[in-house]
Amino acid sequence: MLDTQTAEKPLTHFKSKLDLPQGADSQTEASGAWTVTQIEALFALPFNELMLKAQETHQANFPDGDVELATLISIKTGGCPEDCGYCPQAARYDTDVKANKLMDLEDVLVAAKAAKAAGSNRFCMGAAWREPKDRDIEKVTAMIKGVKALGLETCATLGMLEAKQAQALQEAGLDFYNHNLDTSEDFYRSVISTRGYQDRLDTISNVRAAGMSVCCGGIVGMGESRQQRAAFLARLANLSPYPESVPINHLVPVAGTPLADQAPLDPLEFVRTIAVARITMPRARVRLSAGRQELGRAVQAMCFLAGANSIFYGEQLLTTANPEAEQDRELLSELGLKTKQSCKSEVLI
Ligand code: SAM
Ligand code: DTB
Ligand code: SF4
Repeated sequence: MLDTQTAEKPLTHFKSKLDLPQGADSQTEASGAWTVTQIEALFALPFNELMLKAQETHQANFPDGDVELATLISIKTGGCPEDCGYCPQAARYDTDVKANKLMDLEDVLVAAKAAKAAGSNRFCMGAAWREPKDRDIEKVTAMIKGVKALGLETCATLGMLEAKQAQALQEAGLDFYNHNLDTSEDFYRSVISTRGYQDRLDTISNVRAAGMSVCCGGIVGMGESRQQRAAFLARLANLSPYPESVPINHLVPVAGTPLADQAPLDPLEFVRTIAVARITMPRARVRLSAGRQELGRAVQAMCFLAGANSIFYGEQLLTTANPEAEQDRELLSELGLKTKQSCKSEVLI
């Protein structure tokens, strides 16, 4: 079990006259001990100062400034027994998503080859499960071996994992496991009731113990306060070590889900969230995830400036739309951003 409580330690180091909390810009530091108060102070900085600090941190830790491209595929869609208030795949909500069975291995490999040909670095397989059964793990391990053999990095997000399941996935060659904290512990209770925050921490702990890299982030724009966004980032940044990959999803409000009518977050607050993630987790790949289509080009450009350096690439996320690959190539090219060429895992430990 992880102990990730954010002890309220005094703010000891001030680097500049801006009074910015220090402690995460060292390239060697795996994990800071961020308090929620410190992170709120970052959020409250004048916008340009926050962006400058984020850009300095980004350049110090990612001198190549490249952007990682990850392709997502839904290997098992819909019919999920959980009640995550944002999710179109929860069986209990009346959405357009229909339940499907697990994809065949051959179809997954066709999609993986297409992702590689399109220039993707990583292939992420997502399943709408609360947790996989052991027979599901057997089928997914075959997919992992096949995708790995194509020379792609592998990632899976299959719900909660027991220690031995995590071990089996690692042995099959899984590089990353995605399991999100989603939000702060106190706001979590108003979004999901069918599994607890500690269940998520336990899965992350099992993934770490099995030797895989952790992909863990969450969703902003679900109606949480800034303080709750700060508390969410504090939990991520204080994981020891913090995740190698941090997907920051912008809520995609889907008709039929409890969050369908949620008012959109101020785009500048989204950019601030990316900047604070970059500063507090300096060596992580911070990924712009769901909701990019709604953000538009200018806000995405600001997110890259704020330190985002990974995107989901391809027309579809799991069930919702993503920008066309061609549009993304154009945007990256216009911004002069290179894409990541290496397929090696960036392990922080
Ligand atoms: N069922 C597994 C689980 O929940 O761990 C894996 C798939 S689940 C769809 C992966 C993540 O997608 C969720 O944790 C959530 O962060 C994100 N997500 C789902 N629906 C979303 C939405 N409408 N808007 C933004 N992010 C969403
Ligand atoms: C993550 O944090 N975002 C991705 C990935 N991990 C699996 C999923 C986004 C899903 C958005 C809603 C959908 O397309 O169904
Ligand atoms: Fe199920 Fe995952 Fe959707 Fe929650 S987020 S309802 S666990 S598919």
